[in-house]
Amino acid sequence: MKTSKTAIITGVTGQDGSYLAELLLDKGYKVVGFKRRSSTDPLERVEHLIDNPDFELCYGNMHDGSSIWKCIAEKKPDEFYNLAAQSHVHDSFDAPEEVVANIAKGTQICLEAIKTLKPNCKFYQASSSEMFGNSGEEKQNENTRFNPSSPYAAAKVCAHHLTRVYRQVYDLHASAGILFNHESPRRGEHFVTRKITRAAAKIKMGMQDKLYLGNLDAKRDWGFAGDYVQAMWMMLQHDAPDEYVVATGKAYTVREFVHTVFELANLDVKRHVVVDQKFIRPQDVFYLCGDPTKIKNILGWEPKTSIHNLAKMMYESDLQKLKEEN
Ligand code: G4F
Repeated sequence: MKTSKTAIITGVTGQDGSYLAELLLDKGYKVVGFKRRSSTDPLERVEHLIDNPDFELCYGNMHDGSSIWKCIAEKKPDEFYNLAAQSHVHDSFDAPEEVVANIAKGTQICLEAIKTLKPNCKFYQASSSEMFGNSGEEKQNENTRFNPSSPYAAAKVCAHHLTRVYRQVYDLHASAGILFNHESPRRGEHFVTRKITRAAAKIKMGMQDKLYLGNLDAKRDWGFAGDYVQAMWMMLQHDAPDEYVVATGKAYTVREFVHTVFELANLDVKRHVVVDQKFIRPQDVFYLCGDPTKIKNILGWEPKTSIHNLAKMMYESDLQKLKEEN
C-alpha cells in the first residue's frame, strides 16, 4: 500500500542515499534529500530521480545547523535518515576535524532539531562496523565493545551514543543500524571492492596494466547496498526504536575478493596486482564479520546477495560503463 509520508535523507547523493531514495519513492513517500550548495556535489547517483515530482533536493549542510533546522521546520518529515558522512576511513586520518564536525556534531544538530521541531519524526542513524575496530571477537554483534581505530570510527561512536541518548532521555524513535561493508556498482571508486572491479574492467579493456592495493589480508563482511537500505527502512517501521547489526555473517579477505573478480574477468592476479605502501593505513581494522541474528529474528531481514553475485554485478557494470564511454 502507498503511503503519504515524507522522509528526509542526508547524504542522498551517496551510494546508500540513492538506493534508499528509490526504495522510499517506490513505497509512495515524498523524499527530500539534502544537497550542499556546491557545484562540485556529484548528482549522478540521483540524476534519474530529479524529474520525479515526489523527489526534491533542498539545501542542507551538516556544517550549517540553520540549514538543517530550516529544512525540518519546512518539510515536517515523518522519517529522517542520517546517512551523510565523509565515509573514507583512510582519508579521515588526514582530516579528523572535518570528520568529527560532519559526523558527530552534524548528528547532534539533526537530533536536537527533531526533538524540538518534530519529536514524533522517526530517526535512523547510519552507524558503522568500523566502530568495533579490532575487537578480537569471532563475530561482532550489538553487545560487542566499541574499539574505534580511526577518527572516522571514533566520530561514528559519538554519533551512535548521541542517538542512544536522545532515544533514552527524550523518548525519540531513534534507531541505529550498525552496517558492515556494503557495496554496489554505485560504490565510490576509492573503496577497495570498486577499485578492484573497475581496475579489472580497465585491464580487460587494455586501459590499465597494474592494480596497486594496500592490505590484502584484511577481512571484511561484504553485502549489497540495495539489500541494506531495506534494513534501514524496516527499523523505522518497527514499534520500538533499537540498534541492529546489518551484515551477511561471512567474511572474506581483500585477496579473496581480488581472486573472485579476476577469475570472472579471466585475468592473472600475479601479473597485475601489486602491493603499494601508500595504501596501507596508519592503523587498519584487520577483521570484521557481523552477526545478523537480532535483525533476522526481530525484523525478519536477511541479505539476499552472495559475495560472488555482488562481485559479478560490480565487474559487469564497470565493464559495461567503460564500453559505453569508449
Ligand atoms: O573498502 P574500504 O576502504 O572500506 P572500510 O575501510 O572497511 O570502510 C567502509 O566500510 C565501513 C563499514 O565497515 C564504513 F563505515 C566506511 O564508511 C566505508 O564504507 O577498505 C576495506 C579494507 C581495509 O582493511 C583496507 O585497508 O580493504 C583494505 N584495502 C587494501 N587495499 C584497501 C586497499 N582499501 C582501499 N580503500 N584501497 C586500497 O587500495
